[in-house]
Amino acid sequence: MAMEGYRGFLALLVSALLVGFLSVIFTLIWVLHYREGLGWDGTALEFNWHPVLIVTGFVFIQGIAIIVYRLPWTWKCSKLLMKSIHAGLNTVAAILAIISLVAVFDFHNARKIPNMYSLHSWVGLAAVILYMLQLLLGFFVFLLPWAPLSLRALLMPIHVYSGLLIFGTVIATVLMGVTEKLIFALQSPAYSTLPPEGVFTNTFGLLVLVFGALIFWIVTRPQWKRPKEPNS
Ligand code: ASC
Repeated sequence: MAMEGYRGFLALLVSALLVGFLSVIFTLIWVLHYREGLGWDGTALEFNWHPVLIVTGFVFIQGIAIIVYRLPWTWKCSKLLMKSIHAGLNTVAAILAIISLVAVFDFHNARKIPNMYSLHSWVGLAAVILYMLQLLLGFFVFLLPWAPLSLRALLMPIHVYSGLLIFGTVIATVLMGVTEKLIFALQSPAYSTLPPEGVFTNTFGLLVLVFGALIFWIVTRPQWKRPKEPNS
């Protein structure tokens, strides 16, 4: 495999997959063991889908979608197939993010809790809206065959920059959301006394941050980029 630093790439890829997978498992343990579990009935059980779907879709699946072009064993696959996988994973992530927002609004409305007042909610909603726009832009400009090469070349740096900006914003939003939830939910014993749930969720937040850092490193190594095909 003609790739500079292939072993280093593999080590980082396996680490990212492990840390990402562990983040999803930690979210499940959090809601199933420390919180009330999962359900769809307007109670906290419904709210609990929010972290599970966000971490699975908006963090883990989005992270994989970002680095999918970097996998050297896919370099023989057609660009169109790889674009379809990139778009497909991002679409799954978007659907999970939307369902996770429905869960929160449903829960708030059932319990008469106000919506959209916290910084977490403002930044999070901005990220979801930008993600949808990014998905539409990617679909019409890069996936469908109609856009001229000059337009693609013009928009590609913006697409790459926006993608990483949105991914980083999602990570920041997750950290704000975890903090917010713990300050609300941990009363006796309070979060300030660092109970086991606090230690567990702080560790989970660090895992999400490390996952983001690994994805960011992998995607910013120029030597690990998919070789460019002429006229593509
Ligand atoms: C695409 C594609 C690329 C870029 C390039 C413009 O649709 O496959 O590699 O846009 O053509 O930079």
